[in-house]
Amino acid sequence: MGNSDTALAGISEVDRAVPQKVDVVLIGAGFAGLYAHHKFREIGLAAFGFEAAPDIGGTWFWNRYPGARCDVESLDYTYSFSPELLDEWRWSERFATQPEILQYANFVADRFDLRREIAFDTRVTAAEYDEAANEWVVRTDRGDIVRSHYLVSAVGSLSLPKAPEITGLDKFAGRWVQTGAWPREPVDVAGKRVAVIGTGSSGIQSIPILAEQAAHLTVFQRTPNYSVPAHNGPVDAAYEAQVRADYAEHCRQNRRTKGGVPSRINTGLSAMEVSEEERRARFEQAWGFGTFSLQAVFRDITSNEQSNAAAAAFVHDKIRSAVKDPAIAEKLIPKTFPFGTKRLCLDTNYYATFNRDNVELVDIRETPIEGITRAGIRTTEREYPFDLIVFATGFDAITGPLLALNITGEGGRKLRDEWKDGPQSYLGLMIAGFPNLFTVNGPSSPSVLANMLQTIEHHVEWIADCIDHMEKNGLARVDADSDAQVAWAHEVANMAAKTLYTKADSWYMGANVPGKPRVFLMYIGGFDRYVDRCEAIVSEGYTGFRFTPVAGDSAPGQSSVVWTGAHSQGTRF
Ligand code: N01
Repeated sequence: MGNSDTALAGISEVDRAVPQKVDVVLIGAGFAGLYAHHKFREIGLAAFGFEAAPDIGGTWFWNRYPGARCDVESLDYTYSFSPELLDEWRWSERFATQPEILQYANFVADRFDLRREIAFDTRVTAAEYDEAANEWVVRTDRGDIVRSHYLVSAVGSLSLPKAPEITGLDKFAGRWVQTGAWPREPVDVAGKRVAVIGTGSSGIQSIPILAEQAAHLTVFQRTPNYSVPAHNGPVDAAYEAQVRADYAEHCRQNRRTKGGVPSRINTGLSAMEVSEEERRARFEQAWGFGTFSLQAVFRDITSNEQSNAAAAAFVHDKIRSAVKDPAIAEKLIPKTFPFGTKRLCLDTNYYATFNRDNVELVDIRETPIEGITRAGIRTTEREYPFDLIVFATGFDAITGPLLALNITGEGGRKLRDEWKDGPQSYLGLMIAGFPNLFTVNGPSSPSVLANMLQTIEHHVEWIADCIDHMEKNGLARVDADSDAQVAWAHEVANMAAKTLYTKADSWYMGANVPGKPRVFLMYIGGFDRYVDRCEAIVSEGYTGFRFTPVAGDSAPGQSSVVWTGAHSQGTRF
């Protein structure tokens, strides 16, 4: 896929040395990759990383569109592994902006010296398991070939933007950008005629800001989405003081929750076991509080149809009261999927933006886009001229970034073939037939359903502990047992089937990418329960994992790194 402008533009190349052989190759330098570098160094492993971007940050490097900010509160969207770090960093807003989150990632990388074993501007193009050597052979688009005992993917869950699936883009005379690969240099919006295609979180965050800057903004909506006000603002000083009184314990408590965040106003009740007045009052409280609380204030909003309908009706009324034109309000009201079963959006002034004179909503279910023209976008109704088209059309989530690595496991099996009917993974950590390959936030783990900083830390620590266990016990190889993997897949699917999530055509279900198998991609049983399961599996002797002792004279327990002969510091690229 080509992109007229991306975050790579204008970046100068950095000279780095790439080793020939290391203990661990780590793919990705977002929050997961950075922490993994730190953790592996701590247990004495030589790790080397590849990162496609020119710098660290992952998701937060690429998603620099106007209005980009986190939907988890900053005080929780933070690493908890270092009490000093918790102490040293201060967030300015309740929901941090992308620049501030990227600044935080840089602060952490500098604080723990995490950049020096990462090759930037380098995309992994293939990884193959060499059975005889019990090594992974990793290839990059720079021609590097690196062998490693372990391979760890930290490629992110939402890191592969979907290609714009609309014909004619090559004819467009204006500029086009994607929210998921926004250019580093400012994009000139002032006085321009701008189109946004897509109304997921990225569209809903950027639309109010673009509307303020553009001469005219046209929003092309295929499916209206549920959004709740974020109520962003400066971090509340009293609440921050309460959290900081024992920040480490606050983070530990987050690991004991379903979503990896504090349950500040959740009732634990069914929405149907309270009176209508109380239900309304609780919904109002959640609406006024922000976060994902409207979906969590009662325990059964996404599992009980009646509870769900009550929450949906509540939001429908809010949309009707926010949008002055009743016809536009009706177009903005989601009616085709249960509330909360697509990722809930958190916004600032989203619905009210449609009251502006310079904003227009085009329902492309009524008048579908026929294609992009030289001047702009043509629907079945008319042609709209634009200077700038913003694609906020989402990602090939969870599995897309892993499949893009072209992974080949034992016996030449291709991950792409193994997953043709949907991903198979044990705990989202390992894939049977792909020994010594670990995935951070892989499919069938809680990942995006919980606070990602928490899920990342948990996975990285689990993986580091497993490798440490192997190194200390003369174990050369670990693989997931295929029966355990099948049992896990059933458990994950059965849990999802008890909810309303499977009724939505969402990226959670893989439904946003043409041809992708329709499978619920995450473990929905709760982060707390998942952590308990992972701990129990380890304490029972790694149930469902198969370890093989060291054969021959390869010696685990000794950190190793081998550089190529041509340069004392390895290949240059
Ligand atoms: O992507 P999306 P996103 N023609 O897939 C439409 C996280 N995130 O980038 O619903 C026309 O949600 C598509 O329409 P439909 C968060 O987890 C977090 O916004 O498929 N339209 C939909 O409206 C989020 O869920 C934050 O009918 C097309 C939109 O594009 C996830 O990332 C901020 C189309 C895509 O919505 C993804 O969000 C941003 C086409 N061909 C993102 N293809 C925060 O932390 C797609 N669409 C707040």
